[in-house]
Amino acid sequence: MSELEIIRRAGDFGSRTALRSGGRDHTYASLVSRSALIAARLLDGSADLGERRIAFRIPASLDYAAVQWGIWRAGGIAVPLSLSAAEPELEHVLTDARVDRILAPEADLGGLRPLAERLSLPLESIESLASGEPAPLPSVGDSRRAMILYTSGTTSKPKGVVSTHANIRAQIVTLIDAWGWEKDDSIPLFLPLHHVHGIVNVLGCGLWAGARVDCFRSFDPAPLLERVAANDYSVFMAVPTIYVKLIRSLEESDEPDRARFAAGFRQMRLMVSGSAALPASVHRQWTRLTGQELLERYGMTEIGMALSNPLRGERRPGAVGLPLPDVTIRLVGETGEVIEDEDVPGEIQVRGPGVFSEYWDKPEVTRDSFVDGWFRTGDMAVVEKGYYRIMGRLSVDIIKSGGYKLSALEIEDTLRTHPAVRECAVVGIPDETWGETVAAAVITQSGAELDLPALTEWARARMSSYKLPRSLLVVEDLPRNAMGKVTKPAVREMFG
Ligand code: MLC
Ligand code: AMP
Repeated sequence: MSELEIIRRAGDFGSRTALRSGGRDHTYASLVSRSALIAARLLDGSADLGERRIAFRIPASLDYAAVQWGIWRAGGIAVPLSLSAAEPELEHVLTDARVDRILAPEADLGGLRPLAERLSLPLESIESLASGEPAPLPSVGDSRRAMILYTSGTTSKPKGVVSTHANIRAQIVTLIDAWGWEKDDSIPLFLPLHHVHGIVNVLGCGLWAGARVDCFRSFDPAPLLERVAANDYSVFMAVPTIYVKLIRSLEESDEPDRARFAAGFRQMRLMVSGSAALPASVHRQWTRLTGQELLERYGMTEIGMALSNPLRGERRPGAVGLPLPDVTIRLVGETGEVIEDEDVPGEIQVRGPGVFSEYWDKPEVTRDSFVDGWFRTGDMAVVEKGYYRIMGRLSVDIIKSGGYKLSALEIEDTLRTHPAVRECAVVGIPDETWGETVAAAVITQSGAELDLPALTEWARARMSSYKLPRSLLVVEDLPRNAMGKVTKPAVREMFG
């Protein structure tokens, strides 16, 4: 039987610790055997899941990895769900991906039951799945589809990014090579596990390398800093917002603690930032506080990681370095010309084995996202003194907040369903902690009153907390161009 490479490798790491979760160390051998049981229960006598979509909502843990591998080993497509999504957001994913069933820890089934019942979807506990006897598992080829991650973009509702096993393997292997991952590495995992940063860069690379992945339910500085001070980690990966929050924690600590935490960071062999622009000031402040020079890299759900500062060599604040191994990049100007010179900005386009296969059920959107086989990222960059620097995005309707990509159009569509809202325009405005925060300019229905607390209260049931407007302006009219279309840059200026 041919086995997926990540699982075959895990067999070789047998008694080493794969994951620390729930206060316990779990070996690679236990991960492999638990995933085999889950695969056998998912198959329930059939030979192969045949790319049926299996959704799961599980915090970072042995069970997250065992379910992901169990689905893969049974020939299914893994659809990880956000822990913090509101019900309408979950419903979109479950129905769009046409999932077969939902898996969750026993203790969390209650929260999902009303939605599962409404959608007539089976809801199963991990505990019940990870039992019984092993069974023969299918041979799953690398070209098979492995995972769907939902990502916001220039369409209102998030789209499903489909990656094959070969894509995921390429996304992992390029980072193993470029960043020198080894089996003696140890990394904390506190990022959400429905996005590539947590799934591929931390969990995927860690388990591929035979390293130890230390699971946290979410980012919480206090317990994390204690483990850092105990020199538990050699590698660390986070979004810029987390570095900003850690800087605040270090500055608020008394001197002995600050020294302990800083020493724990200083002894790591690699600290990486990505998913959003790392301000050069934060890069420098981190070095001042900890002696560590952050390695900034650039990536995207559709492609994995593409550009990276070097492991050895200059890590330039404000820049994202050079293409990773096996990733080919070009910059393309407004009229489609390929840019050959430094200092001339263009759109980043990407080719390589890590590039996703398709947007789920959206052949036309997929087609429009490629030109001559190159994936159009929608991000602008320029090469300066040999290194790429990200300049921003082509679309004003994409917002990055706390490392999450948000669609202004999706938020507007939701806000328009509020009874007091007649028209609205959503933009991202700069913020020191979050990179950008969501701001909404609203024209109310005549006579209707609206304030931010009331709008927030209403919106909480409908969207994840990182999508909530943090600023609200009630206006008589919105800035428009000659055609009557709302001009977003002018809306942004209204927020000062
Ligand atoms: C939360 N809050 C926000 C906010 N998010 N306020 C403004 N803007 C936001 N974006 C508020 C909450 O409402 C709450 O307020 C308070 O902050 C704490 O909320 P929380 O959810 O507990 O926040 P916290 O846990 O501190 O979350 C911050 C974070 C999280 C940075 C840990 O946002 C995160 O995990 N981001 C990573 C996302 C990620 O992995 N992206 C990668 C995508 S892949 P109150 O008033 O209620 O207390 C990708 C490709 C690549 O991008 O290149 O990697
Ligand atoms: P996502 O769709 O959530 O995978 O987010 C991908 C987007 O994050 C990219 O298209 C960029 O806009 C942004 N991004 C990722 N890394 C960086 C970085 N280092 N600097 C600036 N933007 C980044």
